[in-house]
Amino acid sequence: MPTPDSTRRVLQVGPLKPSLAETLRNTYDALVLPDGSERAAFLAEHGARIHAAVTSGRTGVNAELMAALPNLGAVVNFGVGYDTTDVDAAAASGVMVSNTPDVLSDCVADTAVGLLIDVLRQFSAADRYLRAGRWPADGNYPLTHKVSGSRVGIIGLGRIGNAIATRLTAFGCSISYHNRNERTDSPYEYVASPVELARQVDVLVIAAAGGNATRNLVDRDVLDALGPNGYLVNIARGSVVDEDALVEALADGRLAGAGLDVFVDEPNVPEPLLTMDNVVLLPHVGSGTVETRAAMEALTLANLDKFLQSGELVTPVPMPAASRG
Ligand code: 8YV
Repeated sequence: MPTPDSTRRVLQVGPLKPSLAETLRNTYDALVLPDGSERAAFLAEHGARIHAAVTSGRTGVNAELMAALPNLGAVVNFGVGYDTTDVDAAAASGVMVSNTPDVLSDCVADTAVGLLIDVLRQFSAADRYLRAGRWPADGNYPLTHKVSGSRVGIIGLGRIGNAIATRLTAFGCSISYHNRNERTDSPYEYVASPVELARQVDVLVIAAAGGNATRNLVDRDVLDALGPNGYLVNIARGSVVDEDALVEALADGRLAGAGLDVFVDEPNVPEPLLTMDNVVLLPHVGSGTVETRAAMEALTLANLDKFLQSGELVTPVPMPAASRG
């Protein structure tokens, strides 16, 4: 149990799971960063007392906020993705960052496989067809495409990418992947570029981390290599795909379909996607089960506790080498 210390405060940055926010308030006496016009005065009053910030992948701590928290020691992130936190700025100021890996891999991989099956077999569209009374009126639903035995390419063979591969191997799918570096311990075929991977597969699944290093990695060339019989599934970050190019490719019939849990400007989704029956759209629910979110909450609090007690984290993220310019 942490001892409240008025010179070492915890700060909640952005909305969090209600039970986590309640624990932060009740057990850690955390402050909550206000939005808008109140923020500057709040930071002037409390900024120097903030020792740990708790946030989520949806909000994060950017360089500007970090600069206003000169005694910050750790950013504790609820979620595996931490692309909204500026890790370069954190490294430069000696701020550590943690995330919640592993505990969500199963649910996010389940979501990827669910989207893949849904977009190839058009279950969501067929459900809409039935509910609209079209079965008796228009007859059988058109034929769709087979999942088992299809060729799947995974961009980003980390923990989640591997969990997706394991599941799809049970469907008899062949798995190849592209990664920053070849995984020498992997049974799957490595392909050196996203374009080449896309050319070789029926379905391209994105499981790479977001951020500047992967921004628009899946661009028009990759989508064209996937081609009019190819499908895209994204459970990672919207930023990994050139979303305008994706919408164009789908609208022009240059791509067969897409299953998307993530978007560039969440919660806003490009309008043209809403009327496409070959697209399955989810509101970023990859890790969104009671069980997994509870495990993420527990790991977030374990990181916060360990930091407050010892200055260390349970699951720190790798930090870039700090450079102060
Ligand atoms: C969460 C996620 O929805 O872990 C991640 O990176 O995208 C999801 O599990 C999100 O981080 C919660 O803010």
